[in-house]
Amino acid sequence: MRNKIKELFLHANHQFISGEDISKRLGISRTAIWKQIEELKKEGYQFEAVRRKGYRLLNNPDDIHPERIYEGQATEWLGKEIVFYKESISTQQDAHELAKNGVGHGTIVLTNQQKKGRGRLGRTWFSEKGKGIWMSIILRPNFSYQQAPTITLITSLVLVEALKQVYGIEAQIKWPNDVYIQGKKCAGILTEIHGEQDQIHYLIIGIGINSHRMTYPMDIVHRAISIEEIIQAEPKRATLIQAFLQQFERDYERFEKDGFVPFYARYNNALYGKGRKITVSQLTQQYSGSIVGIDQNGYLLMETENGKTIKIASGDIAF
Ligand code: BT5
Repeated sequence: MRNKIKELFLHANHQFISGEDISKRLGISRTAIWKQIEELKKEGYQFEAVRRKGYRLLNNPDDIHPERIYEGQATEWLGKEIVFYKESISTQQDAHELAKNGVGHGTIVLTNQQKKGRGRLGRTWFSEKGKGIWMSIILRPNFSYQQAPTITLITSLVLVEALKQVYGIEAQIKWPNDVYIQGKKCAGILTEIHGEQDQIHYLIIGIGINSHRMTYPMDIVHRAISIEEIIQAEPKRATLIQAFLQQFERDYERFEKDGFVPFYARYNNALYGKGRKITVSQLTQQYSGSIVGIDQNGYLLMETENGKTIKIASGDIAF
């Protein structure tokens, strides 16, 4: 019943709904409505009650407006500036624009809906309205081009750890940087670099996380999963964003100082599919074998059929 009341208010666009109306629509008494609203308040929903008009929902605890994320956020430079769009083509595209116009290191672009979210290599990222965390982080790094792929690995690692911390979810990483839960993809990461020769001007890390249950397109319906499907409750996106940002800031600073070495054991712990047979596809080549782990450079170690261990720097894994 609480979910039905919640739905009613979420669809009312912050307009008043009279007690009588709710009572008729849901077939429950006014006292029962009042009790449910009191419970919703405990979950963080805020209501305005006006005599003869009824109730109006003032906020939704799952809002991802910047104020929600600034509230109690303990980072020093990451996400101090959050640019929020109700709707966007792609936060990667927005972030490139902002970076070109000079926004600072650690600025974040966040949206509630992407019309054309980008994946890697021209693929698309499905981003249903209000059902995920679609964000891009703008960084102005001190490290070289060669180190850039490993910061992507760290991003997926931090996300896996944040999912564990906030929801107790055991997620894993499908190398290089897909976040998997129960063998299905819950999040994807896309890093884009702008620079010249050996100097990075800025780097944009795009993160797409399926928070809520979605109506997935046919081609991914059996391969995608959301946090809500795992925890069987409504996840609060702002809480996950905060936990992620706090850990990412710490790890990013460590990475700038010490490189990837302090992270590779942690990453190996979270690696999906160890020992399983795979095919790795690159633009012009394919390799088959089984996953051993990753090395200190973030390369995938794979044992081929003749028992040799080879290193792969980039590619797409298929099981
Ligand atoms: C990725 O690409 O996984 C990177 C996705 C990055 C998305 C974020 S959202 C915020 C920021 N703004 C953007 O425009 N992009 C970033 P890739 O490894 O190429 O995976 C893409 C493939 O994943 C697609 O071809 C589908 O098969 C699958 N896919 C698409 N949408 C999905 C979803 N919501 N959940 C699970 N799988 C999905």
